[in-house]
Amino acid sequence: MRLLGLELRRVAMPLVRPFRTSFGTERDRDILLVRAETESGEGWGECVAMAEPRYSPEYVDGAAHVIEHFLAPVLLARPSLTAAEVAGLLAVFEGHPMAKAAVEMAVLDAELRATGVSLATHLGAVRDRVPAGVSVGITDDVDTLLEQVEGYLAEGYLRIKLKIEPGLDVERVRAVRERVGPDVLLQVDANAAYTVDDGPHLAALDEFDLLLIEQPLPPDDVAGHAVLARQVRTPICLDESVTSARIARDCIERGATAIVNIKAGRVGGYLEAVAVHDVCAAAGVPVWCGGMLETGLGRAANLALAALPGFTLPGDTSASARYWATDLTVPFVLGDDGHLAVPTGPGLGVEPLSDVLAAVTTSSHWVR
Ligand code: SMG
Ligand code: MG
Repeated sequence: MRLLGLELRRVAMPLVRPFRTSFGTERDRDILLVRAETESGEGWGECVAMAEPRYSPEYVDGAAHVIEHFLAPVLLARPSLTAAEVAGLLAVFEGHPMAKAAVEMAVLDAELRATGVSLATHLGAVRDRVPAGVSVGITDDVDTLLEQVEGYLAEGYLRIKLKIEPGLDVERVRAVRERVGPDVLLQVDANAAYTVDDGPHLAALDEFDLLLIEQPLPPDDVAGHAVLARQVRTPICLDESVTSARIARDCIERGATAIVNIKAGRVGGYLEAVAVHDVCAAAGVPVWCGGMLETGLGRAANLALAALPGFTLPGDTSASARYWATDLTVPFVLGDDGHLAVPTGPGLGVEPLSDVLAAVTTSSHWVR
């Protein structure tokens, strides 16, 4: 397959409610979509970089820049290209996993659509539906938090993740656990807001029977997470720290993580995400699929990934309505059983609805 061009398309989509984490608040997403035009048809990718470099060093303007000036030229210079070659070709450039992942996703979608294979099948999916969890942002007060949690449980979500930060942690979790009872699957995510000295404080969460504590310490503090893992009974789960399959293995071997959150954007693509899954499976480490407030495009791909055998915990793969009044694709709807169906069509199995896409597009630029 020859790559003829990459369209860098920006869309503006307001979230149904602000999403506050320990590093900031997302209200309106400014999302970079990548459309690959090939000799055998097109494919779509979604870049998960946020507007500002807070979750990680990447940000959406930077991702668009690095794709246009560095990544695209390398791929466009090839007389023929397969999706499996993309990561290797782009490895000459340091970092920028979210930009690389978006490009690989677009090429992979084009390739699979041309051959009639679904992404789920290609990645090695073993189920046709996946349990849905939901990530609940930090709220101004406890009552609002309880209201939101109860609302999501009423909708059918099977697992609740609470965002926490110092000062809005133990008492918030206590209030939620008391309200929802002992049977609801509950976990927390700190987005690196603590230090290695907070072990005794975080151990106060042990009494709430959480599934895991996600990324309490800075991404590069693997040693600190290993120390913490010996101070708290609740399993530590790394997100930001795990940037490749090699790092995943290292974090596991060093006792820094007992569970891994897998996000394709963070590790440079869905193919590397499968490699992370494989490393974890070989080590007996459960994984789950993270989320980056994706549109239906990224959601479709995440559901395909989450259908692999090692994904034994519910992910942050929520229905379209948790994020958007109008999704970019046919909306993903939560079934009565709290599951989402894995798309079965070729490639992602979904594509942008042309009227919605036209309405939310703020710019488009072709790199050829
Ligand atoms: O897509 O439902 C979603 C968001 C899940 O909490 C979520 N993501 O650290 O795991 C995480 C955060 C990162 C994105 S925050 C803007
Ligand atoms: Mg996280």
